[in-house]
Amino acid sequence: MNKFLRSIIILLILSAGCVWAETRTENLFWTPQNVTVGGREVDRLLNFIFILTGAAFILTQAVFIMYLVRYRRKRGVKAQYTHGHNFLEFVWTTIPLVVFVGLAIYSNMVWNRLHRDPPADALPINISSYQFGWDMRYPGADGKLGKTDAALISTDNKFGVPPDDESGHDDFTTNELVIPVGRPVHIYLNSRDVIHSFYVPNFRIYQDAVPGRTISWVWFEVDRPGNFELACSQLCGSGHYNMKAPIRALPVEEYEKWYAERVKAAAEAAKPTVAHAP
Ligand SMILES: [Cu+2]
Repeated sequence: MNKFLRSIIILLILSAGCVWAETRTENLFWTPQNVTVGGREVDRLLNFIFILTGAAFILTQAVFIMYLVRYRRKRGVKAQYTHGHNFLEFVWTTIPLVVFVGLAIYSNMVWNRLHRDPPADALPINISSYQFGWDMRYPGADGKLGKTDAALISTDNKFGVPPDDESGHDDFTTNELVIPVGRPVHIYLNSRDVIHSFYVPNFRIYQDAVPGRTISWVWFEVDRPGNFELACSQLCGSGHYNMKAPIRALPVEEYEKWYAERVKAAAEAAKPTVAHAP
């Protein structure tokens, strides 16, 4: 086997290995299934850019190969020197310029739509990341999520809830992210130590969690029930590979049931403290 063929085969095996490395069961060769309303816009943009650049690639390579074959060295034909063509130069500089500026405007429009303020009925959830895991905090019986102040975050106060904030006293915490289908979810993202990243490929969401800050512009709406995974996407230390949390998207009735149970459990757990309070 010649050297060239051997390197091609090795390259193919290596690139196939990258595909298999990801533990996915669907859509192996393209993006994982999208389940959010906003994700559809991201996919549209991605597909558009892929088709555009794919077509440009095929077109330029075809012309390139055509020239290689047509103007290859021939006996008796001398090479000819040409200095270029101003008008043609202008045309093939202007076309990419227009395409790239157009893409910048289009993607900025998508970005702005995805980063507009969350709807008023959005469910607020506080997510606190740490080496190496995730804690979620939900609003309690009053339906209000207590404030979070990144400056107050400590080992005793994982979410940085101000002690005098009444609305935070009944909040409850979980290690899984349970969300209702068809209702916007508004994330308040914190980090307790280093930079982590809230990454859910199925939601088309990637947002860094930065210590000392509360990131409050991430919101999304899931359009179908399912089990997903929240994985940290910033190399954050030795346990980074295992920094994940399950996500369960439930139909509204099932979510309400789960929520009511958790609120009840939280109220019961809080009772003795209330009884001993002066
Ligand atoms: Cu992390």
